Amino acid sequence: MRRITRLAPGVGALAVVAAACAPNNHQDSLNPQGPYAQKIDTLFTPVFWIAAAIFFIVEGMLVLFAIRYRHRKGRPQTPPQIHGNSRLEIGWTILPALILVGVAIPTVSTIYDLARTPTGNVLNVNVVGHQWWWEVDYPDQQIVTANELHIPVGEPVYVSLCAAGVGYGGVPAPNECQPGPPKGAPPSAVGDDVIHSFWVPELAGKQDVVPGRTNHLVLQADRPGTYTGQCAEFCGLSHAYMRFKVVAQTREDFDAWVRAQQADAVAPPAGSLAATGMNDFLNGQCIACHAIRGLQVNGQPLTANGGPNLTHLMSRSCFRGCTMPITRANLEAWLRDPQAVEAGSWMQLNPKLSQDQIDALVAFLMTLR
Ligand SMILES: [Cu+2]
Repeated sequence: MRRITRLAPGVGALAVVAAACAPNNHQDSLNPQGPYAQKIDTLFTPVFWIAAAIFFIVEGMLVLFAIRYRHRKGRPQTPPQIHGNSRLEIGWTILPALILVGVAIPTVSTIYDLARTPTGNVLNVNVVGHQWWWEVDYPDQQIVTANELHIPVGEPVYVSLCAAGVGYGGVPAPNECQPGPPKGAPPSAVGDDVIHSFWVPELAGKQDVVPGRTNHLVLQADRPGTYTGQCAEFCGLSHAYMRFKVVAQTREDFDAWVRAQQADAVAPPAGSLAATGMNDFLNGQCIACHAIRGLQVNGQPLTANGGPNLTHLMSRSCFRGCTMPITRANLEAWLRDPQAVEAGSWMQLNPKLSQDQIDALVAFLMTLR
């Protein structure tokens, strides 16, 4: 029984490690799916094996010496003290230095290689980290969406990373985060000035998203597919829910997606429940934060202020940082009490919505295809 209790923590730890290896979780940095992730893997593999060899040689000698020269009866308490073997000392100083230089050369060159701004057929995307979701903005295509980054396969994507908060001035200019009003001014976008980290393990390395500065990352997918990413820097209460998806498509599929996203939202037929919902949307609290392309209030287009752009909401598969499928039930739960669905949510409903308003709003949101 005692042996079992002693083994339990080890078995538990092994189970946790094994769970991380579950197939199809698409968060595998050892499974590169594009040239940028491949470069990192190409560097990682030899460095890993060099480190593994050194580990086993050093630890092996430690164990060997501990056993071989352990204290035994009949031997003197203090072993003979030997000083100074110049050859050995020079050898074990130079050899590690050479190994480090051998590791440093490809490492530094890969760092510079990955940091280079891509040229040619490049897709520019600005990604803004909010608490706790990702805004995805295509400056050249004039599209703003959330939590799903669509990219064409075989083309480098130059991602400019900004953090929402007091020091952030709204939608970023191409490849550059727009500086916001100084500290102390009212927030221009909902979310505190916190650091996030943008990470799609199968497509690229990890890059911090830092308030007040623009960081860049290049990613590229070789094959169509969906690649999962997540915020990799603790950023507040619902950090665990801050995921996203990269949807890699053929050029034709990507172009079709762009055209669909560029279209205005279609107003629901007059007299329908959805039309009532649209009316509630335009005359209620929603427009304080959310925009829908094509809708106007007093002749002015809506501008997003901290909340996701909802123009083609139903073309996405997920919300709440891409951890909840967009379904009628989930949208209802969200509108009923956002804080119950996402701890610390910035979506404040005051007053709370009535069941009739929720029904109408959900009917309207579900027309946004
Ligand atoms: Cu986070």
